[in-house]
Amino acid sequence: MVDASEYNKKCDCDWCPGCGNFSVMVALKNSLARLGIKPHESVLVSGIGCSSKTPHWMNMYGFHGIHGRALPIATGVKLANSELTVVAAGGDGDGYGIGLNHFMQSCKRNINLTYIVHNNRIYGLTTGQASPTTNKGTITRSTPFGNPEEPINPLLIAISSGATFVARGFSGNLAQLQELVKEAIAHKGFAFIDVLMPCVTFNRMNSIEWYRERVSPINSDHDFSDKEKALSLALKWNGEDGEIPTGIFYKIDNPTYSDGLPQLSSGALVKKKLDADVSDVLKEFM
Ligand SMILES: Cc1ncc(C[n+]2csc(CCOP(=O)(O)OP(=O)(O)O)c2C)c(N)n1
Ligand code: SF4
Ligand SMILES: [Mg+2]
Repeated sequence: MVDASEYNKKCDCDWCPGCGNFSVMVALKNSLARLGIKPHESVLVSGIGCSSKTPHWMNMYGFHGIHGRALPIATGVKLANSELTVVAAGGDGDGYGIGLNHFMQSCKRNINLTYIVHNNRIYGLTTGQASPTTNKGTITRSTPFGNPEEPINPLLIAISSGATFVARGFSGNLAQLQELVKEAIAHKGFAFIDVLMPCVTFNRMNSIEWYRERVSPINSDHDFSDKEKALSLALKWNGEDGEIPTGIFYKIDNPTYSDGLPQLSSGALVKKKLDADVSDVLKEFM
């Protein structure tokens, strides 16, 4: 039995009051605790952005990485120590802009980890530039005459790239969000959750009220093993007005990256005795 408060840390948090990042942090703590995972058995890896500061404020292993590179770092951690529960987190700029290739490759490899994107549809930390999920026409610091580009659809990218768990959450529905995070962490394979949330300071358009009027949980009879249905559900919302489905879009069981490699499937690499003399190599780095 693990209490969510075990994940609490003295929080000198600098997020703006009302920021959606708070809900994701709470959902993550509650989900890890409900799964009985102890802080020393889990690691949170992030990139750079307001959302990527989360590891500083959680009592678990953490790695605040570099912009767009949360997933390669998280992959390395998982390959080295498969016994750890690995969660990667970051913003929409981090994951869908500079880190988009890593996102697609991680989906394709089906690495056994959870990736949570705090999608506020703006670059928050750098004070409000357009991100890959910003709507066309939106006026931001980098698009003073309106964003000329259409937003990308991260769910379509994840499903078509090979992710085996794909979901959309909303920071304003904590009960649903923590259920999604729990299921994602329990899933064996690459589990991805796009979390819609407000940036109260730099995205005045997509507020919590704006989302509340549009989000709608996916019907309970949705067959999430059906890829075509998942794709058409993902196409239902293009980032503009209209109903926004939330919940699990797609979930299947496929062998993970490590399952295909005998040297990884037979236990954590960090626990294996190194059968080689690497002292000369190490000396080069000293
Ligand atoms: C290689 C590199 N390029 C650019 C930056 C500047 N930078 C820092 S955070 C960021 C974007 C933040 O937006 P997002 O990832 O959506 O996170 P949020 O702050 O919205 O949570 C950028 C462009 C950087 N730190 N490193
Ligand atoms: S700038 Fe936006 S994303 Fe960053 S802490 Fe404030 S509300 Fe959150
Ligand atoms: Mg962002």
